[in-house]
Amino acid sequence: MTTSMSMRMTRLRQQLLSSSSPIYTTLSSRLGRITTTRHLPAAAASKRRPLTMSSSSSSPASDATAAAPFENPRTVVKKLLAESQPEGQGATVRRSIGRHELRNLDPFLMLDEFSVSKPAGFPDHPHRGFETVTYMLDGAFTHQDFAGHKGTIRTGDVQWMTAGRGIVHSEMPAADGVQKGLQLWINLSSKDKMIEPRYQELQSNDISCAEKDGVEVKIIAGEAFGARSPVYTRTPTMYMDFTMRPGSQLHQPVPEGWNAFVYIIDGEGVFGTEKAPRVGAHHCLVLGPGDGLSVWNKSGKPLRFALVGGQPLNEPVVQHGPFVMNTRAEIQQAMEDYYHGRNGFEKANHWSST
Ligand code: FJE
Ligand code: FE
Repeated sequence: MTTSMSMRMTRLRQQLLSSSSPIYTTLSSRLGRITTTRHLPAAAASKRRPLTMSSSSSSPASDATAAAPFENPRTVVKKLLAESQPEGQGATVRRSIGRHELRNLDPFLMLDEFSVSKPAGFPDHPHRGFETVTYMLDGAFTHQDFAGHKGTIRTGDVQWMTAGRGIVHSEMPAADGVQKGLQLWINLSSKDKMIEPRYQELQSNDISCAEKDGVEVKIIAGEAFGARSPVYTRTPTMYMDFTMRPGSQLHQPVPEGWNAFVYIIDGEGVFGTEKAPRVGAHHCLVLGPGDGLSVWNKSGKPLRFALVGGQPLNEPVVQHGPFVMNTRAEIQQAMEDYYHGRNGFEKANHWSST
């Protein structure tokens, strides 16, 4: 055995054994007024109300801010506080999806709010069978992969990485102090698990944003307030970063049949029904079925949260750390491919991050 192979085997063992995600299998059925927009789809643009319309003009019941605009409003069915846990090398994450109490929420496999200072980070590790979406909340992170792809994302930037058949990379802090962000893992359907890896990178100023009635939105994926993200989501997904001023309310459609959740970044909000209790930062709220979500900021401070939804794949999930496939045999294959440098992991043989 070569030194690099044995190093990689040790690395693989360490990663897989230390991973907090043991092998497991789940069966499918568990489960106004716009001031700034980019990437407007034609249909939304033509329906858009004039920019000059003032928020004080009285609105008919069809207004998106009317009291109960949904036929079947979504309510909170599960509330979970994401507590800090060690991950990677000396890093800390608040995990919500992916922990014991919320194994996954099809098609979502993991949501980590990370807070990392040098020299901690996420050194060389593989992925297969899903996508990772890294959204920087504060600070900068540098990634390097085995195919020579390298870059730094900063506050407000997004890296949407489709690992497909295989990526080996490192993700490390790029500045002094605490670097913060969210990393979401989105499963790929069986037909997409072995596709060529791909990156979609958006800088903060390329991210579609819009504002309506005291609510600001940054659209990482999908559409809100008539503005749209340019990101291609292989597994249909919406991902919004909302900031609500005190006293504001929001009524955001979420497609029927999709699974959806809220992750509160800052402040306190009332989610689902107006009488629901306020919920604060670092909570993940799983939403029940329905066609939209209503939110009220009844506090004196801004409320910031991510709203994420996705079309369930309804396929078996077998996860072993950074490999997520449909069967145990495919997981075995992924580990062998990584170890031997095959089927997409060829470049793993001769690479390590600098
Ligand atoms: C990983 C352990 C890990 N959450 N949030 C095992 F730490 C990781 C991993 C991450 C990660 C990276 C960033 Cl930048 C943010 C994260 C876990 O890299 F993938 C496995 N399997
Ligand atoms: Fe990674």
